[in-house]
Amino acid sequence: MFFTVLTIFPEMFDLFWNHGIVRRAIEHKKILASAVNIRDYAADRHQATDDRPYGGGSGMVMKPEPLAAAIRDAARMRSGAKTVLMTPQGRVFNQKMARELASSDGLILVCGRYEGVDERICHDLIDYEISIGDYVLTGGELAGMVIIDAVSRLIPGALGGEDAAEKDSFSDDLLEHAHYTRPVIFEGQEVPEVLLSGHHQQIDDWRLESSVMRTLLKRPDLLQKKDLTRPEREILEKWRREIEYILQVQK
Ligand code: 4GX
Repeated sequence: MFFTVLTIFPEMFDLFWNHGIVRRAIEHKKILASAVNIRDYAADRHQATDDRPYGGGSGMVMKPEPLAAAIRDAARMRSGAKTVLMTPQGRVFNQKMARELASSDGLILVCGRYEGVDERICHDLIDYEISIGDYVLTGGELAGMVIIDAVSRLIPGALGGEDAAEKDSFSDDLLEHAHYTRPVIFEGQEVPEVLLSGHHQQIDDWRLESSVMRTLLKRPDLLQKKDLTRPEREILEKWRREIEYILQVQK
């Protein structure tokens, strides 16, 4: 799978390509990645990529011609690509969208600056508008990195470990269970005994309970929309009875 990023700050990606998951995936030839400077497609003498908005007002808008030329050139070099515009007006990114994007041949990520891009770019040249969340960034570059990071780790073989596929079924509807490593006692707090027991079934049970209860307490919205499995329902039922009992004896 390939990622082509269109930006006026391609150097922002130099460190990104060379660390962690993304670097690993590039080294293992699971992904091809490059950041292209939109300015290289600007035709005028000053290589301008932005201009003043029609109708007046403050701020600048990204000119359509350089951007269109950059998108078309990237699409020509990488056929099968989906084009993505990073914008607060897009669909809010989540794990399901990451999976959908991971199944494409490649992505051309358009990272705008200023007040945004000329509206006429969107209609013909953009397949998806994606937001990484309801807050305002100064440019689409960080948002693009978020998408690439989340998508890369879903590409088979990119993580290197066995882990990826296994966790995936889990990853968008329950939070992770609590994790512990050495030492057994840290600042007076102990690791739950079952995790030291070597009893794999009990450890799996404890982890499921940890996941379900953390989700209930920290992200009840996730539980609400999830189809609960039988063991998950039993855990919630057990805690419901427990809490009812506690409340009752306190009356
Ligand atoms: N999730 N921004 C993009 C400029 C812009 C505005 C409109 C295209 C259309 C953001 C986000 C985000 C700030 C990146 C505005 N480009 N992007 N930029 N939240 O806030 O993705």
